[in-house]
Amino acid sequence: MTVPVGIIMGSQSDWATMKEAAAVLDELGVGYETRIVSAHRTPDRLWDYGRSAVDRGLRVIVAGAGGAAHLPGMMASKTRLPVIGVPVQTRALNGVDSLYSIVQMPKGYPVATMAIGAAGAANAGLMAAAILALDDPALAQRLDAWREALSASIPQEPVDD
Ligand code: RP5
Repeated sequence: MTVPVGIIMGSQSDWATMKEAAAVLDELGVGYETRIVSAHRTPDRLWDYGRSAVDRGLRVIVAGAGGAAHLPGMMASKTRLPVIGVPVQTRALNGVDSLYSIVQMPKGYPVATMAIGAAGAANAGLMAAAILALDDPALAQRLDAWREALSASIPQEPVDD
């Protein structure tokens, strides 16, 4: 089945973070696939995924990795599809290592880099949906409604915890 979004991650251990992207896409009714694709442990898989992404009908790739997080950038080198990078929080360096590994791409191969961790993964899902909504009016309506519901859920005043 053709789905528009590929959610890829460097390791099973990234799924706890990357499932936030999947959850948002579920809420918005956007189809996706999930794959473990490691730049270091499965480089051939990365190459095959990037080479076939356009032909398989993918339109946006959300890529999360931690530490020496080369997956999003290498995927951006391999496909012209928009790649949204999610720096996974690490124990050793708190995810700053992941962020720096993803964000500082050389001219020519951009990665749209999100915040570190779960918020970044959720925002990656929203960013993917926003890209797809450009030519999908029904999705645009669902995204508008999602954003309005979030705004409406924010209280006017704080309360004691
Ligand atoms: C990266 O190394 C992965 O993206 C993951 O965030 C990190 C640690 O991987 P595991 O050792 O938990 O498999 O490639």
